[in-house]
Amino acid sequence: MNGETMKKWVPLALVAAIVLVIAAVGVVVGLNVSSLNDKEAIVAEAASDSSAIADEKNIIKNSGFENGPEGSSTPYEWEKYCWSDHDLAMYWERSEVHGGKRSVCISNTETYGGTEVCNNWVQKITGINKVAGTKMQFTGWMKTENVDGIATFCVDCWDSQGNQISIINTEHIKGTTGWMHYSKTVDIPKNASEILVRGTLTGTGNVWFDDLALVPI
Ligand SMILES: [Ca+2]
Repeated sequence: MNGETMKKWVPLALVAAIVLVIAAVGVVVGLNVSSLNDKEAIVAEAASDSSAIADEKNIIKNSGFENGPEGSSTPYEWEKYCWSDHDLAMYWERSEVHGGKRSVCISNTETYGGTEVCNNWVQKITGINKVAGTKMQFTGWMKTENVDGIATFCVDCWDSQGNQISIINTEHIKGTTGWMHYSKTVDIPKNASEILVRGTLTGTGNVWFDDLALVPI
């Protein structure tokens, strides 16, 4: 695990600092990143596209989590950035959705020895020349259950040297909520070369994410 990977791992500056401290003392239990190749894909089921997916201005791909390889726990275009543990489950959800037939879930009961860590569903967006230097609107739907830390969406931008140059979070959610809509304006820096969109959970609880969008204003 190199320094750049560590930096991209955690969206919140405070949590990032905690993570680096943890790494320094060797408590890190491991990074489990999965990625999938579109060309190997088999469409799992006919997607019942959400309005977010149907919006051609949305630069987030598979934004309603409808498509992916059958039998996989990970939909196309999305990755798991997480602290591997048997009490952590991150999966492609069928039974609890906002739109269509699928969402993604983070379900965690691991307390990591009392250390606060952040687990993420992440999409990396590259080829962003047209939107660099512009203002965009992020929106997404989230449901929570017994969250004792923070559940939130995060959009962070990185330059070509691997430096995080901006970060926004939607409202920090604790406890139990139904499906709620969150929105935040995002200024994309001129020198941004990559945008990371994340659904995150810090601490224990269950959180579901669905129907994300990042569109020009
Ligand atoms: Ca969906």
